[in-house]
Amino acid sequence: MTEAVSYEVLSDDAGAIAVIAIDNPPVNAASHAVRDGLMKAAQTFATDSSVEVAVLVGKGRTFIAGADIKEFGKPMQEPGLPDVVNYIESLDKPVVCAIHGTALGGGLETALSCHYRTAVASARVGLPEVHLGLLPGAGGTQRLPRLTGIEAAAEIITSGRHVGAREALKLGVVDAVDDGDDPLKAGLAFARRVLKEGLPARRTSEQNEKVEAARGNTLLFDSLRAMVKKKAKGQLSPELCLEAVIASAELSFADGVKRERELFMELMNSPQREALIHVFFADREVGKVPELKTGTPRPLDKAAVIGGGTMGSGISVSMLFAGMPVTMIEQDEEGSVRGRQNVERILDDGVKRGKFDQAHRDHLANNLYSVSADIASLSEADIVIEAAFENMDVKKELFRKIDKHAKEGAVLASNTSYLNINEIASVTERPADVLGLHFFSPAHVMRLLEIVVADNTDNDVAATGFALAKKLKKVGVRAGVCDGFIGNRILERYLSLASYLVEDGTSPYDIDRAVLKFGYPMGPNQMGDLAGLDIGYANRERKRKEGWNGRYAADYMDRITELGRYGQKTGRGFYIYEDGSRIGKEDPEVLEIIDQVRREKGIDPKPLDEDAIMRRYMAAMINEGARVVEEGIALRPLDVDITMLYGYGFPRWRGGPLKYADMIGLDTVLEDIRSFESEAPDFWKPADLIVDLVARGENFDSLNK
Ligand code: 3H9
Repeated sequence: MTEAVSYEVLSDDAGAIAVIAIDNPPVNAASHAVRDGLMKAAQTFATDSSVEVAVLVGKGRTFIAGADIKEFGKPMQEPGLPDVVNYIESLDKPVVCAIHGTALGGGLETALSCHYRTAVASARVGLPEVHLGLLPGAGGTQRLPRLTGIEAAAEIITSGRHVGAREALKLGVVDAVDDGDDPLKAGLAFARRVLKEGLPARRTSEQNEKVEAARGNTLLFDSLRAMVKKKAKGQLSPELCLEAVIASAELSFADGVKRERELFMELMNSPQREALIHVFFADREVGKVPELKTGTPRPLDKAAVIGGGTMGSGISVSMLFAGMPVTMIEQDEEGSVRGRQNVERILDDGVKRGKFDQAHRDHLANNLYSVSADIASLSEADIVIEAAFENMDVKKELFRKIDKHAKEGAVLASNTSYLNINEIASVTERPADVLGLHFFSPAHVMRLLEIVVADNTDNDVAATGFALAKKLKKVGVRAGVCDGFIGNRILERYLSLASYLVEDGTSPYDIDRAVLKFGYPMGPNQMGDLAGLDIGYANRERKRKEGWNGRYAADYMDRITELGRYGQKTGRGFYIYEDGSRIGKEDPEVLEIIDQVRREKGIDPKPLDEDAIMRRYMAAMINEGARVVEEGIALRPLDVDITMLYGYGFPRWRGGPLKYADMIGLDTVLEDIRSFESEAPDFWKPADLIVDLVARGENFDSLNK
């Protein structure tokens, strides 16, 4: 028929069945070739008098995984998917869809336009367009509610989650689940039933009972709207997805589809769609690093973690979750007891939250986990992760010992968040086996893992870092050696900017409000209170000892911390936390301390409004992000974006700081930086990379290719 879609007729005693098969590796995306092929195959079936039923199936590992995302933003080539699915549904002879792998987005929409659906047991279906800043645009918002009812469809479409075959059967999305793993066989079996029982071409669009049941139910619609808005946190697509679903109850199918199209086009043209699709591809590109071309991961069967504090216990739990046996090593018996308690506290919390049961918790704690005060017990480990106190001398001493006891070929990692891995590696006899693995707290929850490749790190060792990230279901980002690597280096820059704005007259509460409104889960001062203001204080002390004299306006922070106000853990920091509440109240005394510092320094306060705050906050982040790329600490701009998204709460629907810069225009960012230069010439030097890109009329994305 066409290269992407074949049409053949199979005949046996039961009769003739047309098989329409899609073949567009790797995921059978509904590209132009597939849409065109499907339309032609469906037309052939319509006029083929030798057959009364057809099976639609995907070749390879999956049914259609959705529209071809690479085609978005380019001119659409006819036929569009809505035309194809409407044509299939309009046929008078039944089409049976046989699903395996994933039927997602336009894939499920194609399936919903078929007259019957069967799925192999391992198949999953879903409408994940919401994650791309879109809504299902080929009738999915109108057909799914006709099968499941409004509430279930709203939940599935606004969450974008994958629904397993058995649940899909219960919800009425599929008509049968086949225990085998061959979709064609399952489809043919269903088609034979269609022939035998004379089942008609049943059209989803004509099944109105469930949507009519919700018609006029404004109470339901408003409660769904409130729920979705709360979860959306500034993202537009969940809210418009819901509006489209509500339209299925309020309008006829034909008008509902029109409404769906309007809302789809609104999202298609929104910057959020562009940002989220950037993230979709960045998520996949970030794992493609040069070391993986020649590097082969080493085994990762057993792990040792040095240190049982917050980081060490979180890292251990993350590995236990992945089924890796872990030996935790502490310096003495007392430390071992504390380390075990820390791990068990996290596991108990998992049981309390219903993540797993007591038996599984015990399996993790007793079968996979051991604690030792003897460093020699790391000798069996394939990977050793040092998560001790953040001090170069301590780390060097530990790595000398690790070097002595670790088996040959073991990967030796430090979880330092800013120290020089080359220096750490230099004290061992095997610097090629050493790398940085920077986890984020809480390490069993946070998805980001910075994989710090030092000067001598072997490619196999770097590849093992990426294999570990995958095993732990984390997102590995390659970073080079510098103070703070990618994330903490950029963080330091915009936090120092925030402190600087406060000193110059802006309220810390106004900064938090502006950052929150931008889409972050919390502002920098709320984050400081959560992490503990004593941590930043200790960090500044270290830097001051090292002779640091950068203009980090930290005097007011030092004063707050010196009053014993460390943040949430002491009930007071920037905010006041009453009765153990995690939501803080503004504290007039903090404002008074800040005022006092301003007076002592003779600063005439000039408060900034929300827009002025965010322009500076983002410019500081983007400028340092550019430097990190320019120096090769991050491979590409997308690595910076992914780091800030998964480790620092940057709103996903804004695409990451460097994508955001591209979208507002790099020339605008450069103009901003230059205009701020007069406020603090040392701080606001534009990165050469930005100057160069603007001069060439390019953007960050041009470096992602
Ligand atoms: C939609 O359908 C809109 C309609 O409602 C409206 C129509 C009017 N297109 O993830 P993987 C690539 S929106 C193009 O590593 P896995 C992917 O980039 C769509 N390319 O594999 C990668 O390429 P590379 C709604 C796609 O096994 C390769 O395939 N659908 C698409 O871990 C392998 O992917 C979705 O949002 C695509 N649709 O996971 C589903 N999908 O090798 C998006 C994948 O060059 N896809 N690629 O890096 C997924 O969730 C996962 O890919 C899937 C497989 C679960 C299918």
